[in-house]
This record gives sequence, structure tokens and C-alpha cells, in this order.
Amino acid sequence: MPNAPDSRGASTVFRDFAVPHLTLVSANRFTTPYPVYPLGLSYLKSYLNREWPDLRVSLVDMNMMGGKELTQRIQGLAPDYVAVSLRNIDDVDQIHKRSFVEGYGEVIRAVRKGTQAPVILGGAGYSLFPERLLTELEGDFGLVGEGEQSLIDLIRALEGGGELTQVDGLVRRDGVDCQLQPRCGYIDNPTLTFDPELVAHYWQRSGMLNIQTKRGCPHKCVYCSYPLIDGTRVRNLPVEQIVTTLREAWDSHGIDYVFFTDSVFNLNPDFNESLSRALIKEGLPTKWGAYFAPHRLSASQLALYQQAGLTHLEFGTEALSDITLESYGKPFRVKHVQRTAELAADLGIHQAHFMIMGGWGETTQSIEETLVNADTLADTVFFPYFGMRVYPNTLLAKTMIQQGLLSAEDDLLAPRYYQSPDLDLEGFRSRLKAARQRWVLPDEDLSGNIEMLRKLGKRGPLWEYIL
Ligand code: B12
Repeated sequence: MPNAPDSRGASTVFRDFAVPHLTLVSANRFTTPYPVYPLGLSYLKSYLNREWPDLRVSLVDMNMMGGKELTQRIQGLAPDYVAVSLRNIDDVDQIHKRSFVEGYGEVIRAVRKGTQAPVILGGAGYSLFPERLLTELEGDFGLVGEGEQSLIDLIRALEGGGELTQVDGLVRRDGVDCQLQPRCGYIDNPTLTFDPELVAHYWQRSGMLNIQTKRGCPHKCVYCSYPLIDGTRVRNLPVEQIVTTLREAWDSHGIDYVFFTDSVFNLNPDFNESLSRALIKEGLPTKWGAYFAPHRLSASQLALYQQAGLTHLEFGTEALSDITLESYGKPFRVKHVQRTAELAADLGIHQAHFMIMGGWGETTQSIEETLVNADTLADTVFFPYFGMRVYPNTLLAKTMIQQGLLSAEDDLLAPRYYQSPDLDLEGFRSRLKAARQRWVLPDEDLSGNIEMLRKLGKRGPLWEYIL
């Protein structure tokens, strides 16, 4: 495509015309609860380096620079294509209700100031609003979901070596509308090398790096967007690749804490057992945490994961009332949470429970039930969120439209929440004064404490220190 000499940069730019150059931009600037390493872009870069070694790939991170510097960097790099990753669209926190879309507009304008190269959008947040965001942010192309092979296919097609109609998940403009091609398949061999330029920044500020062990989620929680981003079919990533990446991270950078970013870690016990045994055999000092569903976890599985480095369990519990769990579409009940929490406590693994208070089907009585049951769990931290963020194409959105609670015309890009009329936020806050457990509300600022602990060299999410 635009393999023309760069006439916009102030300095002379030497380019190899045979080899296209792609610049990946991580647009995320949100640093709560900590700055998150732009993992999606590292997966893309690692895969592109392996599968298309001739393609030149550079990476720019907006957590490390402002708009002016971005323009200068883009001018200097003179890419043929720019791929912008949009991880978060908003903060999913009804108290603050921050939207990042305007900020992404600024990022893309800063890119455009530095180049005329086509801008390709992608990422978890992008994948939830593909047509809407392509139009809003004036991107040239978008790719929904897993980006590795699709990005190669798109650039090859734009270079004249393939058909745009063959690119999985491609979104493109069609007059005032957009066209979205469905995804037909997934790759089974992703690869990951952490970017040496980024590692120190994130390790210092967040005390962890991140890696996936599997993709996809088969659960049918009524509000959840994960299956829409990653697909419903669970794909395990190659065990040797995960171990090699962690070995390299330890040997080259001293990284000894990672978060497994799987939507739910405990989806495939056989795979998790192989992974754990391989980690144990490798003898790395690496500790890890992950999101778990609070069921289908036996004492022996947990003990094995612990031996393989598990120190932090983050449970997507959401409620401790069976009526609410049922209306949220959760595949477990209160008794499962109690049992799993007890097993984790017996083994001394830290646990936190993420909660959705006042979501679909919640009543005054079920809220009280959750609070009462919360006090019966082993010592833990609760992170409650209020109301449910409504995403397009979820069962929640469809039901709300059917019941006249949501207009079918609402594109939901501006954060929209369902909140049960029975949830009284101030009443809930004061009710917490009688709670035995530690509840951290979204507007409690823990950054000072966390910063102090990081300066003391503590690694991991650190919520265990605020119990
Ligand atoms: C793990 C996770 C977390 C962990 C991260 C831990 C860690 N150390 O990494 C924690 C708990 C800290 C967290 C926090 C938050 N999270 Co979060 N998180 C996730 C989760 C489950 C996985 C993200 C991930 O790393 N995936 C693995 C990587 C490899 O995938 P990826 O980044 O999506 O990249 C792939 C594709 O998207 C694509 N791709 C990526 N970029 C690009 C760019 C281009 C051009 C292309 C073509 C393709 C492409 O290719 C990549 C490889 O296949 C997702 C849900 C999900 N299933 O995606 C939510 C998710 C991303 N989080 C979300 C949000 C909102 C947040 C918070 C704002 C919540 C809060 N208030 O605290 C914070 C923000 C943190 C920050 N500083 O940015 C939302 C974003 C949607 C939205 N409404 O904005 C998601 C989608 C969950 C949801 N609610 O639907 N999160």
C-alpha cells in the first residue's frame, strides 16, 4: 500500500521499500488498579516476528509518552501501517463512569499528524463496539478478537497478496456504514516474548507481568462480554511456550510474578495439571495469580497449582445469594463458593472476591443475604462494583430491550448500567460498617499504600495487605 517516500517528517527517513513497517500503538493510559503491561500487542509482535520475519514491527506505548511525543515518534518511525490497541473503553465503575473514547480520539489524531499510513483498530475494548468505534475514531480498518493471523492477512491483502474478504474479523467502511466479517477460526500456536523496552517500566510500577494460558470462555453469564471478545471455545496455549516465556522473563529480567489473564483459569483441569507439572519441573521461582470461578476446584488441584506458584485467587463470585447467582447466569451457587473459599484458606492461598451488587434480579433481600454470607467466608477482600455495565449482544442487553428498559438504538458506547431499583448505594455503604470482612469500594483510594508496598519491593496485586 503506501510505500511512498515519507515527505512529512522533518528529518530524512531512510526506508527499505521492499519491507513493510508496522507500528503497534498501545493507546491505554489508565493506571487503576495498576498500569497493565500491553500484553495483546506483545502477542501480536511475537507472532508477527515469527511468522513474517521480514515485516518490520515497532511498538509505542501511551503509558510512556504524551500526544506530541507520539506524533514525533510516528514521524521518525515512518510506518506503512499503524495498529492501535484499544483495551479499555471505560472504567466499568458506576461511581466514576470514566470513558476513554475521547482520549483514544486524541491518540489517533496524534498518529494521523505523523503519518498518512492506514490506521487499524483492535483490542478487547474495540471488539465490543467494532463498527461504532471504527466510525467514531475514524480508523481505516478494524479487527475483532484474536489479532495475530488476521493482522498478517490484512497487511498481506493491502500489500496486494491476498483478499480482504479472507480476513477473519475484518471491519471496514462501506459508505457511511461498516461491514463486519465473521471470524471463522482461531490460531493454535500463539507465542510471546516480553518487549525488553517495556518490561522495566511495568515491573517497577505494577510488580507483575502477564501471560495467557488459554483463550475463550464457555460460561453464559448474562452480562459478560468475555465470550464476545475471546470466543466461547476454550483453546489452551502450548505449555512449552508458556514455560519458555516465563523462563526467559526470569533469566533476562528477574520477573518472578505474573498474572494469568485467562477469562477463567479453572476451565480445563487436565491442561492446568500439565501446565502446573511443567512449571514445577522447570523449578522457576515465579509466583502467579489468576481469575478463578469459585467452583470445580478440588483441594488436590489447588494444592498442585500452589506448588506450581499460585499465590493469589481472584474469584468472579459476583453475589452470595443463590437467587442472584441464578439471575446473573452464574454456573455455581453459594455452597460452592463457601467450599472453595475454605479450601483456599486451608492452603493459605490469598483470595479476593469480585462482586456485582445490584445487578439483574437483585433485591433488597438478596443484597442482605450476600452481606450475611460474606461474613461466613474465610478471611478475604471483597471488591464490589455497583450495577452491571450493559454490553451489546449480551443476554442482559437483549432482555432489557425486550422489557423496554433499553432502546434498541442505544449503541451502549457511552457507559450504560443496569442497576436494580432495590440497590441503595448510601444504605449499602453504611451497612458495610457492620461487616466483618474487608470491602474495598471503587472510590477507596489505596494508591498511596500500594505505592509504599511496591517501593518496599513487594510483588503481585498486594490486596492481601489491606485485609
Ligand atoms: C485480565 C484482565 C484484567 C486484569 C489484568 C491483569 C494483568 N496484570 O494483566 C485486571 C484485573 C488488573 C484488569 C483490570 C482492568 N480491566 Co480488565 N480485563 C482482563 C481480561 C479478562 C483479559 C485481558 C487480557 O490480558 N487478555 C489477553 C490479551 C493477550 O488479549 P488482548 O489484550 O485482548 O489482545 C488480543 C486481541 O484483543 C487482539 N488485539 C489487541 N490489541 C490489538 C490491536 C490491533 C490493531 C489488533 C488488530 C488486534 C489487537 O490481539 C491480541 C492477541 O490475540 C479482559 C476480558 C477479556 N476476556 O478480554 C478484561 C477487560 C479488558 N478489562 C476491562 C476493564 C474495563 C478493566 C478495568 C478498567 C477495570 C477497573 N475499573 O479496574 C481495569 C483497567 C486496568 C488498566 N490499568 O488498564 C474490560 C474492557 C472493556 C471496557 N468496558 O472498557 C474487559 C474487556 C472486561 C470487560 N469488562 O468486559 N483487567
